[in-house]
Amino acid sequence: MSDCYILTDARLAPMHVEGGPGYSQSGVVVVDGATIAFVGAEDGLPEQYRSAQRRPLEGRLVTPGLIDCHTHLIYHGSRAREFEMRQTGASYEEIMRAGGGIFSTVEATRLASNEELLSGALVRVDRLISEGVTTVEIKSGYGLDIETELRMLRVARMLEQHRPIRIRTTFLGAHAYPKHMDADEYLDDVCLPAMGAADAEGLVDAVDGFCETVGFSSRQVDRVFEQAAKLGLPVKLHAEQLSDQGGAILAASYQALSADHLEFLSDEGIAAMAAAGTVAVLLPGAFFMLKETQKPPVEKLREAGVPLAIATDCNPGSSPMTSLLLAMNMGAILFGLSPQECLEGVTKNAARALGLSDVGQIKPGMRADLNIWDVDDPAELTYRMGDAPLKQRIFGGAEC
Ligand code: DI6
Ligand code: FE
Repeated sequence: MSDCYILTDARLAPMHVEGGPGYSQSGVVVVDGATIAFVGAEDGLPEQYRSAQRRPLEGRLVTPGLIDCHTHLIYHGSRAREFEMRQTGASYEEIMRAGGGIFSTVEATRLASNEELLSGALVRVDRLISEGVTTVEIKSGYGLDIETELRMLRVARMLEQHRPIRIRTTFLGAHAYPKHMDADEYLDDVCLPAMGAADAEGLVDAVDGFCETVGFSSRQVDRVFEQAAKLGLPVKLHAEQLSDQGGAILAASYQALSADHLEFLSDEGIAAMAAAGTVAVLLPGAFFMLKETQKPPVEKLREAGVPLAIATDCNPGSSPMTSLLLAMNMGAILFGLSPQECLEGVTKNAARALGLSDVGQIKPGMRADLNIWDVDDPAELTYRMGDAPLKQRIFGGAEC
């Protein structure tokens, strides 16, 4: 029983318990190799684990490893200059229409070598790791040509060789289209072939799109999703961030894993998401950075029983943010989520937004991705503003 140990004298937020949320209870966790073998009260500990090594935690809080389920963290260059422009009056859409915004990041990303993309991404991943993040979703979408879209996904996957982290990659070829093409031409000549090539290389866990007046119409996203469905790939969507394009309804019609942003989500969109079991991924960092005023309809989503997740949306334009804990605080302060909802949003609901069933909760049989925090109340994680009281991160059973 050498690689088996018991976390004892712990406060647990297992994020599930019969008849309750499993948000705060006392108990023990048995880690056997890379897997959680038991969670519950000390006196229910199965006989075979009684002699395993004990690690008393002096009442510290144990949560699942955190999951950042929406990032664009592979990119090159900075958009600080553009931020300066925004601070002196230009809007996000105006800058993008003038060829800046996503396009300036595309230009820098195309010119960057794989090594440069990797080293930039490692800095951001290390920030997330320092806060107890154990799974990160990363999107392509700053290539807009076949080769660069593929390179972004390859570099994203490479991160797993450099850090103890699990990466899920999302193909976001339909993020924007180059100025010299129209949207359908771009889908035919670049985006759909790139999706096929990326899938053939095994680089795609899900397919995403940017459904917006400055992105793709719902009819165009439908074309992207149709091919994803043919390839057997799940979908998710940037929907209703700046205007209501009916994106969430379309996404739900494909049983999307998630629809993300959702500030301008309609009642029909909410009903469609509830019926399809689509997770609402809220991105308060982008809302804050773009000084949006219309909030996502959190109360209605709650009433409809749509699961809520929170992510950083880490990207150089609308959310240059590498703190998932700060996103939790913003989710509470800006969108009115409770600390419990915020923790669910970066654990079990974030796992669901990625189609993962082996992480996001402390449950027998799940991966032992865990955090030990230097606090005893789970509300501390949302209450503090980007401060990480992390004592120990455990990835696949190993302390790191
Ligand atoms: N919505 C976002 O918030 C990011 N992409 C998207 O479709 C922003 C990307 C960027 O500005 O670089
Ligand atoms: Fe995004």
